[in-house]
Amino acid sequence: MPDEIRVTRSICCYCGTGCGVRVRSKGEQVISVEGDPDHPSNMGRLCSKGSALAETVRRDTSRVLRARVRDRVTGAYRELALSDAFDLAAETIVDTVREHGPDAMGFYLSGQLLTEDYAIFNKMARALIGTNNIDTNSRLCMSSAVAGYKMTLGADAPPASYEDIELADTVLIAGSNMAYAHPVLFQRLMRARQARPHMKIIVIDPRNTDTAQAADLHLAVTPGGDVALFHAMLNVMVWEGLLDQDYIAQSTDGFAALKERIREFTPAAAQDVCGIAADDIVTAARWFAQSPATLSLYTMGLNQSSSGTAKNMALIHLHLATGQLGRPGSGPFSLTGQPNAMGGREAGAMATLLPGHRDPASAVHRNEVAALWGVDCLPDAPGVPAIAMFDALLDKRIRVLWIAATNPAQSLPDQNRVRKALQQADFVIVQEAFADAETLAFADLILPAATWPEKSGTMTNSERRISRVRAAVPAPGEALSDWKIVQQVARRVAQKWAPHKAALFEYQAEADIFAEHARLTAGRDLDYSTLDYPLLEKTGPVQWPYRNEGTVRLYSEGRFPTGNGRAHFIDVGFNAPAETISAHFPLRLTTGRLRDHWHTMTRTGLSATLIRHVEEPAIYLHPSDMARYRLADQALTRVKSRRGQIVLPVQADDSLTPGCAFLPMHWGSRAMGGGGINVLTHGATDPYSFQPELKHCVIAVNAFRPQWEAVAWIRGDAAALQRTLSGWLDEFDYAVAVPVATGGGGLRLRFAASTTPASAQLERLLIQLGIADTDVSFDDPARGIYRRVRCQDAGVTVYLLAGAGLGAEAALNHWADTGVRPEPLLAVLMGKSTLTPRTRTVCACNNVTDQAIIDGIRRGLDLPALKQTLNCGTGCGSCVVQINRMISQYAGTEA
Ligand SMILES: Nc1nc2c(c(=O)[nH]1)N[C@H]1C(S)=C(S)[C@@H](COP(=O)(O)OP(=O)(O)OC[C@H]3O[C@@H](n4cnc5c(=O)[nH]c(N)nc54)[C@H](O)[C@@H]3O)O[C@H]1N2
Ligand SMILES: Nc1nc2c(c(=O)[nH]1)N[C@H]1C(S)=C(S)[C@@H](COP(=O)(O)OP(=O)(O)OC[C@H]3O[C@@H](n4cnc5c(=O)[nH]c(N)nc54)[C@H](O)[C@@H]3O)O[C@H]1N2
Ligand code: SF4
Ligand SMILES: [Mo]
Repeated sequence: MPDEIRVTRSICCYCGTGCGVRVRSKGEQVISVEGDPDHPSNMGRLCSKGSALAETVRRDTSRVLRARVRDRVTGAYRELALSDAFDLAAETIVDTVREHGPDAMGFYLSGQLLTEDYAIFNKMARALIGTNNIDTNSRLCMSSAVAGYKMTLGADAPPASYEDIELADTVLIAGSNMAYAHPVLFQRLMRARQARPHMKIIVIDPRNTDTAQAADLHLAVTPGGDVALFHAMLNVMVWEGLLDQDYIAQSTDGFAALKERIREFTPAAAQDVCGIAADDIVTAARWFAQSPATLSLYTMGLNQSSSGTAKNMALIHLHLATGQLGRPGSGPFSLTGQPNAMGGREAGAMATLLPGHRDPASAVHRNEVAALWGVDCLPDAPGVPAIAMFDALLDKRIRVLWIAATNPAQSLPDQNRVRKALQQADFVIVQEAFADAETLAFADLILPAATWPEKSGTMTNSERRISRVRAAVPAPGEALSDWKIVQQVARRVAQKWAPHKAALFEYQAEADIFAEHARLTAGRDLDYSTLDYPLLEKTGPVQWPYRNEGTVRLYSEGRFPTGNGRAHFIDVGFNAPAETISAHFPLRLTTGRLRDHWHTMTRTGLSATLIRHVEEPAIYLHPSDMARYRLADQALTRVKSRRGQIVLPVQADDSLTPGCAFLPMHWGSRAMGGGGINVLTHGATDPYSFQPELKHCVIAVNAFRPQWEAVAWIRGDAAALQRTLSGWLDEFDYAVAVPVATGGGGLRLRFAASTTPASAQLERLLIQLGIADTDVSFDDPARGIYRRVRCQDAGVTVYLLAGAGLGAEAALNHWADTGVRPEPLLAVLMGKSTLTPRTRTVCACNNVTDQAIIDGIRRGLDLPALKQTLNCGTGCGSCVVQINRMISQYAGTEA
């Protein structure tokens, strides 16, 4: 019934909150996406990203629709039939493995795959090919949390549930900007606090984020200083007799050694290391230990560090030492980043894991999995984790790399090294859904993947809750679900390499893979071996371990899956980050997320609503640092680390601690020159989790004084335009090409150079932009000046303003937005315009700009009045913190 409107219940494909959604569709089209009121994790609520999901569902050239292979000589791609692509993949893998052994093959996967996808990839790597070289981008994300849980509590299991947010008296949020990264949970916390006004919130973050704004106590820790802070809190607890001695005696071991270790971490001593006043350390320790129930929520500020595991353990120690664990409202609760990072951990699709929370270093575990899969044995050579995988590519230990559902040519640290490794590889397979992922440029073979909402399977969210993901529309072109692609290639590899193993991949549907995977959890801490799709239909989303019913909270009895039943205190020291500030690199750089963008933006970049919040990349600096380095707000700045450099505008940000800079992680080489933001970061990793230190490197900033600047805007499909124009980005010192909401959509380009480009180069640019000859122009080529506008039906469709003094940009944007032509146009083009500058969207749901809100605040409106008159903050609510911040900034001020 193609004309009927269908409603499909599924899960949002973004963050680890795992909100239930209802997808309304008609035929192949998704009409809208709403929160599912019956899903226990979000009860109908969605954030700005979830609400805008329908805008990101595409069947056009923004998707990878067919398989493509690269000609080794010319470098050109041609399409090929899917079955030929599968044959080619299988032949290449078998030839490589025959000649160089199974470990010449590597798989680099993603926390965004479904559990069924992971399970079949894992079986292919380990049971068929015989290598442990399978890892995922969770290595950049959750692996320190995994290591932290396993070393202290004995198993990789977040012990609490979202409902504990409503039951907590103290909530400690460490290295997490929930207001942006887990907005629905953050709003749940805000409502909980309203209902429990005595609740205390502590936020540990070097930046005064929207999350920190909500704190009763914000501890602006020096980046990397968390272990010193947690140790000092434990020191206070010991000193002031705040420990739960019974709990320590009955349920833990190792406390004596740790107690000795933390003796020197007095608040006064720690203050210098972690940057937090001794009094605040004491207050935090008391609030933590003395509250009836203390819950910790933590993410990348702890994990993405060369001491990420130690940070996790030092925080878990505080819970163990005070018995804040296993009771309602308490526990160390690591929030997962990606929607199914948990599923990947359960399926064991990582170098350091095996299915069912098993360990590849254990012969017993390997044999158990081999028996359950029906093979003789599993490989015992350790697999290489993500960062080391790229070293292995560089020295040819790995020759063929299969990448799926991650975009390493943007998201991995030290991009120059990553790109070199991808270029040198013998053969790179990229299984990708969207046509604009940076990594596609490094593929020898591109396999077209289906994506949300075309896929069916399961995901597990942060609170151990397994939900069904259901397909709402068919996949476009020849795109196939990830598991089906793996099945096709695996069967072919088996036929050529090990015919008796072909039967390992005889699944009829994803339900079969899930049932097999679930059986692998039998007898393990996460046991959901009796679960299958029919049962999940009946029960709805359930929390593991699942034995006849789900489990809300772990370790209520004070027993742990450690062997001796006791949780371990680990005697762990403080280590500073890998890089230290110096005269050459005097600033610390941290990186992270913005509210409405998702990672490398292949999906969120397609939503006109989401791109408005922050349109272009900038480096954020504290005003005092800007003064020190003589940088004006919005001025171009050269940012250098030991590995590379980029040029970006600087943005004043007093939420930063002086000496610390912030760069959003989202912009890569398709949006900016210089290779994207990760050319700056480095690959130093944690010794236990192998997670890279994406939250800290040292940089230098210098004013970049351009001789020549240009801005252009083209109406149309931004993704398609970006594809044709991205070659220009490395031609100028500074260049960005970003989707914008101007004129209802399109691409904005900005360029700057330290010398005026040759006119021949600029003439080529004019041709590329489609304005070689235009209706209105004002040029002075010798000085690099071009003012060009193309119109259609009196509306502007393309403009380029090149040269000095680009004041006309605002006027032209206004024309594009409203259809009102600035007059006299030529005078405007020559830079004599005084229209208001470009605004930013604060409320994505109702498209309310910062300027409108500031004007309202200056008219004396408070939050309820702003909501009523402007409608801002009345949709998903993600922007309310920002509006409150603006009220405190602008109330009583004048324009
Ligand atoms: N909007 C949006 N939401 C997302 C995502 C997205 O791309 N966009 N991605 C999802 C994924 S995969 C993940 S992993 C999560 C990440 O979620 P978060 O971890 O909350 O997000 P980040 O912005 O990466 O980092 C959090 C904070 O760590 C702070 N920080 C930096 N260094 C330190 C330090 O040394 N100590 C402490 N205590 N804090 C520090 C930063 O200032 C930052 O505010 O978000 C998920 N949700
Ligand atoms: N500097 C810095 N770098 C970081 C971080 C940071 O905080 N700072 N955070 C790190 C973290 S925590 C994470 S999780 C990573 C995320 O980094 P990535 O995983 O590289 O980010 P995504 O953009 O989510 O990449 C997912 C890719 O899969 C594609 N895709 C989407 N759906 C499907 C599908 O169903 N099947 C297939 N086959 N492909 C699909 C998308 O188009 C996209 O190219 O970034 C890391 N990098
Ligand atoms: S909080 Fe937002 S991004 Fe995360 S799952 Fe829910 S709707 Fe999706
Ligand atoms: Mo992540």
